[in-house]
Amino acid sequence: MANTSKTQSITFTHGGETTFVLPDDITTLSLATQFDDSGVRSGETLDLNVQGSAFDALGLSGNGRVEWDNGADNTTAVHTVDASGLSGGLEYTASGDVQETIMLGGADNGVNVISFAEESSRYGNDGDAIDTLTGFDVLRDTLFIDDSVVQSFDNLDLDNAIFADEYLSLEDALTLAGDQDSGDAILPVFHGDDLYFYRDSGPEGLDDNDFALKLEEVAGGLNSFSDRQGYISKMAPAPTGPFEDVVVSGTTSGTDGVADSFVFGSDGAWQDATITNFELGVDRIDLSQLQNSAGEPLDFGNVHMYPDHELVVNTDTGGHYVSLVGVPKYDPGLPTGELNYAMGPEDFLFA
Ligand SMILES: [Ca+2]
Ligand SMILES: [Ca+2]
Ligand SMILES: [Ca+2]
Repeated sequence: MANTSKTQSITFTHGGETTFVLPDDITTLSLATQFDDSGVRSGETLDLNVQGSAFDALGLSGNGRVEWDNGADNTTAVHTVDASGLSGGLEYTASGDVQETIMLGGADNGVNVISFAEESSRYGNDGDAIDTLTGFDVLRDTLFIDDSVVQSFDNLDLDNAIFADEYLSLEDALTLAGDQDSGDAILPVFHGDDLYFYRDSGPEGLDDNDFALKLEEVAGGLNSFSDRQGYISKMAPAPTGPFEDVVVSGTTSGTDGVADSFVFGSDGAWQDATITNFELGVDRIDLSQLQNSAGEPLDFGNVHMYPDHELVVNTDTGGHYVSLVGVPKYDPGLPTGELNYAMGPEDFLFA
């Protein structure tokens, strides 16, 4: 039966925890996520636990976020995970029981978080337990090794990186790495055209339990490894109504649990107002009575937000502030903070 290969294809339209067992003859699960916009923008996640006696390869695609723990008790540890077509992002935990190849989509393809415990990718017997990670995007993906994020100028020892000619064996190259005095840091090891991350543990020098991971087709430079989890969208789902109008003036409160449409009127009474209980994902803001400096209806480009919970609306009379108490705006620590705006165009009514 070893030569047969049979694929089962499944599409999920929602996140949540899902456990199922594949028929005995299925070797490959081809799984697609097709979430709606709200599911994508809120970072809704499909947490999968799948078992199958012949199951050995997982293919992932689609716009929804997927969590896969290849070492989970109720999951068959697969050798191959191809997430190169998954734009929704992968949360992956590697297994200590199998030698895995994990394929990601390279630059600008989803925000992936990949976790290796030390024992899940080891040198093993002549390198037979080293996992391979392909298409990691240093600028959008996060790599954990033993619960610590790999960060270029923290626990990644770039100063002592090993450059080994390809005529050396992999064992020789990693032996050079094991001879370095890098403490608990992770050493990059260039072996010919290949790149490995190596960390010595246990007895000093290379042995079968030392951490080793092969990286292929890394997108971005070795000096940019960082915690990129802030790029995972956690915006509330878009509000859907039906709405009840609340005119904003001074200190204004909506009704909890009711879809309020906070109206910014043409008389300007909303300027410098405070909305005390704006509910993300439920309430919206109605800017349809306002115009920009060119006398045109406003759009999302006229709306700005600051980390201190203030909304700025640029109208024909200038920029005016409204405080939305308790509403997070974005993480100012990231250069592309707009990815993490708590409110998108869907949260506003424009003319
Ligand atoms: Ca492994
Ligand atoms: Ca060692
Ligand atoms: Ca409300």
